[in-house]
Amino acid sequence: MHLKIAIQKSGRLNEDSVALLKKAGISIPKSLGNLVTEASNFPLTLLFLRDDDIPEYVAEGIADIGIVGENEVLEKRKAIKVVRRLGFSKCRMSLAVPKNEQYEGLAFFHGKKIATSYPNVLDDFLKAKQIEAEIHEIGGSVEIAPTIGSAHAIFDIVSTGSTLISNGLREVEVVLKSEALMVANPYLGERQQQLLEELLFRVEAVHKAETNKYILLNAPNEKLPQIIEMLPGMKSPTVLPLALEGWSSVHTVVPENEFWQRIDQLKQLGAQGILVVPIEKMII
Ligand code: PRT
Ligand code: ZN
Repeated sequence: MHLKIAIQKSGRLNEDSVALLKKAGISIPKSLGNLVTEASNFPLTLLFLRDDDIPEYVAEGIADIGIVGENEVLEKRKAIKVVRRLGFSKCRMSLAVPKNEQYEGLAFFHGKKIATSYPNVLDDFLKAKQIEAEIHEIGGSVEIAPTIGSAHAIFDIVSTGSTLISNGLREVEVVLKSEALMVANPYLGERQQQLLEELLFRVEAVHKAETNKYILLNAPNEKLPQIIEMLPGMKSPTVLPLALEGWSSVHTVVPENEFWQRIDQLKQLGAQGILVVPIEKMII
């Protein structure tokens, strides 16, 4: 029995979803426009769908799991489980008003008409903030609604913000931040659950590898205790003697976000010849 995964057929999520599966070691044959294809080296069937349909397909069990934006998950209100945040297709969902409009806070929206393709997410937010506004649901091109006079404001996805600016709008409230999620049907069978766990294990190894770097450096022996204290590594750093008397080579793994700060400290301690090497997979 295969695990069935729904991913976006084309659009902003497609490339990163396919890339994630590939980095997890899964070979996906060129689908040549097919909507269904099978991985050649993992029991995985891929369904290529419109992102809007993914929550429903997963809730109904047509797909076991899916990769979709948090915005769609919240909007569709389907009974699905979030199994992992994936960190790509990041964007925000924001309220925007015409740029010359005076705006002093959420009370602005009382009695106003807001155009959006995400009426449920907007409704949840307005209710939580006790704002009485009219939600004008439209399928697309939300950003032109104020210009053509069909709404006073909009609620939409924003990434760089340039679409808002070129339509004479100003982002005034960030309602939520969204990223791609891996979601699953809450009632997976035992085999499906097992395959999902195997897939998640691989995704985790890819994620750890991407957020860590392998560091190699040369250090004077008298500074080794201080240097090792700064570089905990996975267990502890590997230290090898250099041919040059009094020096050693130190190898370890460091999280990328601490990377620059540590490089500076290491240099101050006399470290030289520092090499930073990407890691392909990391399993601890
Ligand atoms: O055909 P299908 O229905 O599958 O795709 P789609 O057209 O509905 O979705 P798509 O591919 O555009 O987006 C898929 C997902 O990517 C969204 O559901 C979000 O989770 C995420 N995402 C990330 C974005 C953006 N960034 C984004 N910038 N989705 C849409 N946009 C829009 C934005 O609304 C604006 O109109 O892109 C435009 C450019 O944004 P700015 O702010 O950079 O100008
Ligand atoms: Zn869509």
